[in-house]
Amino acid sequence: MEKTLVIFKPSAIDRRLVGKIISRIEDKGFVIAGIKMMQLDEKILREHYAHLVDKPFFPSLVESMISTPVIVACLAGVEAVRVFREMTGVTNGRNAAPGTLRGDFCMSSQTNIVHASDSVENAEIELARFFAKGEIFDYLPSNVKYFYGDNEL
Ligand code: IDP
Ligand code: MG
Repeated sequence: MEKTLVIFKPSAIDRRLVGKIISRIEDKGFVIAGIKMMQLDEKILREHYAHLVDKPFFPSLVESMISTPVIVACLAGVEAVRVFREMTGVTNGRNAAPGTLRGDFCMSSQTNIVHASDSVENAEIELARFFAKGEIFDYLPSNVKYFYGDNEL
């Protein structure tokens, strides 16, 4: 199945939202293929947010992203990248639709709770950035059959 990266940002850790968000991820039907806590640093953030290094808010973004450890997870599912990206909502929590994670849990364009990969190509690059090979598991829990029709898997 397709895989995507989610980062529970310090804004989710600080506000103790991890359990609620994981519940929504599991309820939706994603398979958790990998999960761990790690401390980010400026070096990895300069890679991960390479498209933003010249923005005036970049130093403040780094500061917020290193303020606590984060939890990174690999979610698997059919069209996992697009589905989780839509479940996340647009960047600015104030504009994110109700029902999305950012729409329901935040008011900020910076401290917006989660990161979600934005394309299949970037998901592969990002998963390789945050996980070693043995940390992601290819398995199908027996309950997967309740989340999809026979011809969808
Ligand atoms: P995305 O997370 O929705 O993909 P990107 O444009 O890739 O949005 O930006 C990455 C992260 O950088 C955002 O999630 C947010 O934390 C931060 N960011 C983006 N734009 C702004 C801004 O205008 N002000 C402050 N932080 C921002
Ligand atoms: Mg992005």
